[in-house]
Amino acid sequence: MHSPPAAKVIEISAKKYEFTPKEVRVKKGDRVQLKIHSVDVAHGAKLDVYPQGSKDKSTPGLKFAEPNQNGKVEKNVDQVLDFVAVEAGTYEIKSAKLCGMSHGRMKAKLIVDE
Ligand SMILES: [Cu+2]
Repeated sequence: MHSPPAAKVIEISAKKYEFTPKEVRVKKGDRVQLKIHSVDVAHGAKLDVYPQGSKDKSTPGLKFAEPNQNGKVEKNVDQVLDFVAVEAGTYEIKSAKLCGMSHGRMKAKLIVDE
């Protein structure tokens, strides 16, 4: 048996109406754990699993260990998005829960370098 690659752990804090940092960079093939920590109200993040501008919606560019964690929001629990960055590109990270007036512009970016 061989052990899976060690995850790159990246912490993101979420508050009305921004994620910090706003941009996260990883490499293609990396296993990533994004830990979302809410500072004020309960926030969660949802990753678009297809890179921006991609027309191929058959194979996700981000492969989740547990797809139901993507966009899941629980009060007082840090959300962990655990996935492998399979395809290079730019992926949108959105606020997964209606958190107020400017919820729609609460976004960040995941960049997967070749
Ligand atoms: Cu929101």
